[in-house]
Amino acid sequence: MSRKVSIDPLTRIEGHLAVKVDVEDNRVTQAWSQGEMFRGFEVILQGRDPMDAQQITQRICGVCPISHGLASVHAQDDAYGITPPENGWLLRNLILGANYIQSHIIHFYHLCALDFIDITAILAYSGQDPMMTELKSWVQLELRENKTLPVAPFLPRYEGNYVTDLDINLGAIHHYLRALEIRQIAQEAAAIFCGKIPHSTTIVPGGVTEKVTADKLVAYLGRLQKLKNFIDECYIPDVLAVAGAYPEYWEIGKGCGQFLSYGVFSQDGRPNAQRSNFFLPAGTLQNGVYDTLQIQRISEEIRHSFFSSTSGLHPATGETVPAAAKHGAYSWLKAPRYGGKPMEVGPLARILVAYHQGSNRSLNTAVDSLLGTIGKSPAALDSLLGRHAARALECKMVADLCFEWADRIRPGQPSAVDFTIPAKGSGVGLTEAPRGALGHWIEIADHRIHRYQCVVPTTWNCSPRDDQGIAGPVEQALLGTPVKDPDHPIEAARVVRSFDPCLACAVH
Ligand code: NFE
Ligand code: MG
Repeated sequence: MSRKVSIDPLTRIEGHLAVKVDVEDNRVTQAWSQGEMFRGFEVILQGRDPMDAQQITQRICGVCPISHGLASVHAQDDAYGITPPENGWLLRNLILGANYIQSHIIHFYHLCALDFIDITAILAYSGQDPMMTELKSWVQLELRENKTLPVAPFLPRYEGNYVTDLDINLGAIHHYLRALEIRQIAQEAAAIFCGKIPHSTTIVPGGVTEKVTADKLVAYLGRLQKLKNFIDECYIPDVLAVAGAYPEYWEIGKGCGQFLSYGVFSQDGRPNAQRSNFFLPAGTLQNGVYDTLQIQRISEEIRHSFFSSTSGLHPATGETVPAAAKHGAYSWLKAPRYGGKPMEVGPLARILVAYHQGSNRSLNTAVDSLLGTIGKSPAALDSLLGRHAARALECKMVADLCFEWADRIRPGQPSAVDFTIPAKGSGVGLTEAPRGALGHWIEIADHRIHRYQCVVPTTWNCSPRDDQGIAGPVEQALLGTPVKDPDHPIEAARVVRSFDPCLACAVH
């Protein structure tokens, strides 16, 4: 018998994602991914000064504001015909790199780990670590005052097959707490060059306004070394430990099989060129075949979305007209499509696209080494555990590369160029946010923003069905997921969280 199961809210991060599934004979047979709010950034931007865009769009999210700021200034660089000097694009890489590291660490430890580790193990802790004893005392106090668990934000939770080994659980809880400090260090590293975080003040068209000094570089590098140590000593081993404890998840959560990357981390400062020479290059992977990126193939369909605008428009001519009472709609996300197809975006897409494009030999060696460690083929990465593994590997490679980019920066040299905003113009700004392909499209008329469209990573991944009724990537990944107890659909939640969804971004 089929049973309707609602997982709502699903994410431990910004925004309301609801996932509804049909479960029959303990398997998911249908899935609907629903964004439950409208924010209206694309409408708010109309009529404003173009220089407001990188400030306002950063407010789409507190987790990936750097990516929105960069997508916006890339679009403006394109519209104004300017290119940042070497220090400018290197600083953009360093700021974005620090933001990736904090985002990937928050995802694994604070948004996902509690799906696997047993947080209640803290009550059995008998050591002397100050953070651990503080957490234990707090949980005990909560228990005394309220007599019973739950202890927010850790509980309530779905019951399921959590790790049972006490030492592994306590070790993971310790890393969960350390990861809070590590995130702070990553944010400080970014803020050295981006003014403040979240919501940088120094990311502007033409580069970055922060002047580089040797002192600032040293301050950044000291923090980067701490991040690198944590990634090597905790994050990578912990992801491998989860993979070892839950090997069945190499077979669960396979997505739509089509991957898209816009490319990120310029190596030579040409942000809107072919993007094939980026550290993580642009392109698509469909049926295991790599192809170059053709941005004219991007569109957004809205048959099942709460919008009344024309369906299937390219974002350069996109429209955002909300229609809350629309019949047949079930989500506030549009359905982005590439050549009419849903595409998975994110670290797994970036790694697979880069691996099959093949120009970055050190990346391919790192992926082969990871595959050797886990004894899997590249195809096995299209899975729940593959997403975690790709994210961790990317985090490590980005941290390593930040050292090289910092080395190329020349203190005292300019980091931005001047520009004039034209009366009329248009531009596209593509980047990769931690969660995947992010594009901003700007059209300027009479020195003002005439049209602004954002196509956002979680909009790709959590999109509803399109005009043809084809389900989005997360909806497809859920199909066939075993659910042992429909009252506690922990397995389905784990599948969705492997995509690292952020609904605040998705509905923008
Ligand atoms: Ni709110 Fe974001 C990232 C963007 S997700 S986190 O990474 O853009 O859609
Ligand atoms: Mg949009």
